[in-house]
Amino acid sequence: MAILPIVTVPDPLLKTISSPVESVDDELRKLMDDMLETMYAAPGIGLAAVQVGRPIRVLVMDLSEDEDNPDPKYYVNPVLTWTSEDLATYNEGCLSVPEQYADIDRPAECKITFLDYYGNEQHIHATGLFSTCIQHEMDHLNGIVFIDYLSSLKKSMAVRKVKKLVREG
Ligand code: K1U
Ligand code: ZN
Repeated sequence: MAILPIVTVPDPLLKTISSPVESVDDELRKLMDDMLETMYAAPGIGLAAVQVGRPIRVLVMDLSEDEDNPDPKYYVNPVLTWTSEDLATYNEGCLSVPEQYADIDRPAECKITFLDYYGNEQHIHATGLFSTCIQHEMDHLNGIVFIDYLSSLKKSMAVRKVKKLVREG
């Protein structure tokens, strides 16, 4: 496995609409394994393929709070099929916007259809942090980063701080 470099704002790649995956094969599984290792190393709880320079509709997540009991999840071509009317607020972060956090409102619950690590179709009903995180990751597939929901002033301040962080290594 390999740790891949993570693309940060304002890289235009993060605005790309990611393409659907044609087939879940060994090459894709290798990318998903590398994404998971990259996410654990960061550390983070989710990662979209576009964040490692591959604009295809693939996500990985692990919401397990116990390092000794990992719970990796893989989502290929995920489709949001239902969102609740009630919203939940979470103080979100993003590995592509390091060290910046903001309260974001999203549907509290959602349902998603996707292909798993082996290409089998799955359906899930997500609540709590799972719902927040998967919606955040699915935004990446549509070229949206959480700071896009902020005022233009707050967004440009966040981008400026990330540029400075990256410059200073
Ligand atoms: O860059 C990303 O998309 C990953 C992002 C996922 C996320 C976090 C919070 C709300 C919605 C989506 C992160 O993982 S940021 C880092 C983070 O939240 C975290 C890091 C270590 C331990 C626990 C959380
Ligand atoms: Zn993110």
